[in-house]
Parts: sequence; C-alpha cells; structure tokens
Amino acid sequence: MQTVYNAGHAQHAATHEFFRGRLVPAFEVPARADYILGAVQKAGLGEVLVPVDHGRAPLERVHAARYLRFIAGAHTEWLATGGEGDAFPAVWPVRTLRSDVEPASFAARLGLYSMDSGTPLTAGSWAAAYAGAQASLTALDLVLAGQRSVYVLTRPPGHHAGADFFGGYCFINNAAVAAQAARDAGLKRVAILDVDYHHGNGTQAIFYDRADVFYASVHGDPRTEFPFFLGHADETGAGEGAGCNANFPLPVDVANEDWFAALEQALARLTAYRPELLVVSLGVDTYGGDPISHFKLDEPEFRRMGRRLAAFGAPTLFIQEGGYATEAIGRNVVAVLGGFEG
Ligand code: Q9C
Ligand code: ZN
Repeated sequence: MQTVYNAGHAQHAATHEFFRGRLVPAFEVPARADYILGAVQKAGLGEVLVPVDHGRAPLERVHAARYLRFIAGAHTEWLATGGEGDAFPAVWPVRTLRSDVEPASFAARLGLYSMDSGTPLTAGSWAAAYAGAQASLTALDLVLAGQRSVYVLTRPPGHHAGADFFGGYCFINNAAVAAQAARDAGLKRVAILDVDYHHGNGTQAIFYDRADVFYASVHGDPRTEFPFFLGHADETGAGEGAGCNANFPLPVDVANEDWFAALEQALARLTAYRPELLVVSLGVDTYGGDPISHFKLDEPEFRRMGRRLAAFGAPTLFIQEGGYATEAIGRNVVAVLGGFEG
C-alpha cells in the first residue's frame, strides 16, 4: 500500500493544550507522525509519496471561504492583537447568541470559528492542515487511478472540524475534503467509515442532509466522551440524507467482541449503500493504552480490523485521525494497514 506523507505536519507543534482550566502537555504532537512513518518504513508497507498541491478550491467545497481565510491568518492576527504563543478561544456564540454576524474582535472570531479550548492554534497550524488536505487529495487521485488502497499519513487530524469551525485537535476535515473531491470527480456514492474513538462530529454535520455521502461511525458514547454534543444513535440523517448517517455509540468499558459487532453493523449499512469508494477515518485511539480514551483494542484487533475492511471490497482511502499512545501508534496503524494487505 502506498502512503502519502504530509511532511508539513511538523509545522503544527503545540507544547501544551488547555484542559480543565490548566495548560497540560499536548497529546496531539509531531512525534505521532514520526513514529507512524518509522513503522510504515520498517514494515516495508510500500512507497512513501509527497503530496501534490491541488490548491484551495477543493477545501472550499467543504469549508466556508470565510473560515479558511480566518484560519490562514489567525495566528498572525493573534500576535498582532497582543497574543503570545499559541492561540486559544475563550468565548463562544452558544444558544441565543448570534453567529451570523462576524465580529471585528479577533477573540470573538476565534470563538465563532471553534468548538473547544482544547485545540491550540499555532503559528504553523494552517500550513500543516492545508498540506494534510493536499495529501488526502493526492491519495484520492491514486485510488481513482486504480490503487486498491492508499494511506494518508498526516496530522493534525480532521474529523471534528466542521464546515466553519475547528476543534478536537482538527482544523481541516481531510476525510470530508477527499469524499467531496471523489463526488466532484464523478463517483456517485461515497462511504465514510469512522473508527476513531471519538465521534466525527464535523464529518457527520458536513454530509448530514446529503444522500451521496454515507457517514457511519463506531465510537465512545458522547454522553461521557468528547465531542459530547453529537454522535447519538438517533442521528440518522436529514432531508435527502435521511437514512444516510449511522452512529454506533459504545460504553467506555465495551468488550472488544462488542466493538467488532458494532463494526459489523456499520459495515452492513455500508454494504447496502453500495459505495464506489470507502474513506476510513483511521483513529487508533481505540487502543487499550491510549491516554485519553477507554476502549481496549490491541495489535491483534487492529490487524483483524484491517482484514475485515479489506473484505468489504471497495477501493479504500485510509486517512489518519487520532491515536495518542505515541510510541505504540506506528505499530497499531501498521497492524490495520498490514491486516488490510493480508
Ligand atoms: N486532555 C481526535 O482524536 N479533548 N481528537 C480531550 C484530553 C479532545 C480528540 C481532552 C479530544 C479530541 C481526532
Ligand atoms: Zn479520536
């Protein structure tokens, strides 16, 4: 399997994140991608390719132009308005407040375009996230040209980012950008399967009222797990997209067999949908040793996951999402991809 590697990932380098009112060491760190690259090379998974720049237009098919403009210049604005180091939002337009009028205040716009204070916006966040979207588009080209599967090795992750907000360590929704580009290239039905520990609220929201992209996710129950405010089983799609969204929230102490039973249910829905492309939001924060998550998958389960996804039988684009047990992340990702390869 080929890997498209976003070497620009390292430009997004936060030392700390905001958690429970304190700055704590960041979990989403550059070393994550370094460990994965090392494991991909050591395993001899396949060629490692550089992204081809497709420009900003494919990002604007998913994200609001004003959001992209804001993110592109946000850290410069933060510094110009007296900020130091990484930027963190502190005020949000919740219920009864207006989000249709863009404030002049930078602090207010930082809140308007975000969902949490746990996502440091650093000097290189835009450059890294932009390059990650380009890696995803490059990998899609390879799959459309006939590759059975391609892996996108990138960070920051993407599945929490909505059309016009960042959060959950995500800025640009790589899976959504790739799925939309696949539609724009002429594919009729695209499925996104999200196996990250966390529900991909951004991806779900972007396609919620559409029948051309099916979103299915297996994740920690949002009643106790991030992103808290989306990911319940009764979210099944709206309008033309009614029936094209499927969530499988699981309790934090779920047995591995029950995780696979949920995966089976998700795949049954996707089989019925008959997609021409499968985009996998590949988070490995389902690992038993993950520092911020609670599931108990390990290397044999990751390998089994990969085998099962191969049996699904569709051209498959793997996109890296979460996974915070830094030293184990490479092994876990390679287990999924190696299992897929057989
Ligand atoms: N200190 C992804 O896996 N906050 N995002 C956790 C822990 C948010 C995870 C707080 C976790 C987001 C892509
Ligand atoms: Zn996650």
